[in-house]
Amino acid sequence: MSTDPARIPFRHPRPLRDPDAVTTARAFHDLMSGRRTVRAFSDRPVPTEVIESCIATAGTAPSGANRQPWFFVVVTDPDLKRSIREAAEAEEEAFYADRAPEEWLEALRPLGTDASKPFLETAPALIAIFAERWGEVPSGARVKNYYVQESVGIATGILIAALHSAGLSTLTHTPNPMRFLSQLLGRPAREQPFLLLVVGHAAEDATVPDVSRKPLHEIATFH
Ligand code: IYR
Repeated sequence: MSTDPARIPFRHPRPLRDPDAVTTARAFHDLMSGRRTVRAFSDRPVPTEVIESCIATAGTAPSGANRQPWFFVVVTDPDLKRSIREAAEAEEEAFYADRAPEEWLEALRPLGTDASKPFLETAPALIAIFAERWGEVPSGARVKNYYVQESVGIATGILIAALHSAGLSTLTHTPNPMRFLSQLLGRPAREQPFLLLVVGHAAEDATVPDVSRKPLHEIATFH
């Protein structure tokens, strides 16, 4: 029979104080407003410690029943990056040529994406994110995980925010299907590939599409 865990006091590390509450919230919004998905990366390396710290930050995400059903594989090895690029481009070629319905291709046109993914080799780091569909206890028995997609999505969002705040750029890449990532990275069947995050410094001449974000009144209502 399991016993209830001990409880410990909680205090927010930086509680809201009236005079500067709005300033603090706005400063974070300003920082995050400057984040853009980048598709041109420089080959400048990134310090391993920064990536480690950002992944540790992602690991602070809330998760269903605190199962923390995420796993991050950092790839900097050029041969492995090349293998990932080749496999991703093979899937993307099929996607752009046959699999994607015309409506989807139309939606992607403003982004200017195509099957060529040179950034998978140019960028110094790729972080493959896996969602643990079930856990495993030492005896080998399966443990059910809950709200896996939501939990890993939240962790990924925190990872992107942490990397941006550390001065790095990212690209959320979703080759479809992504099964090849499990094979190339030797991950077990209970881990489902979730997303491939490309991480590095934006190229000096990087450009982004001139698109805007919905204003607050279009994304929220207050009752
Ligand atoms: N996975 C493809 C297609 C793609 C799909 C969406 I939705 C995007 O926002 C961007 C791309 C690719 O990576 O090119």
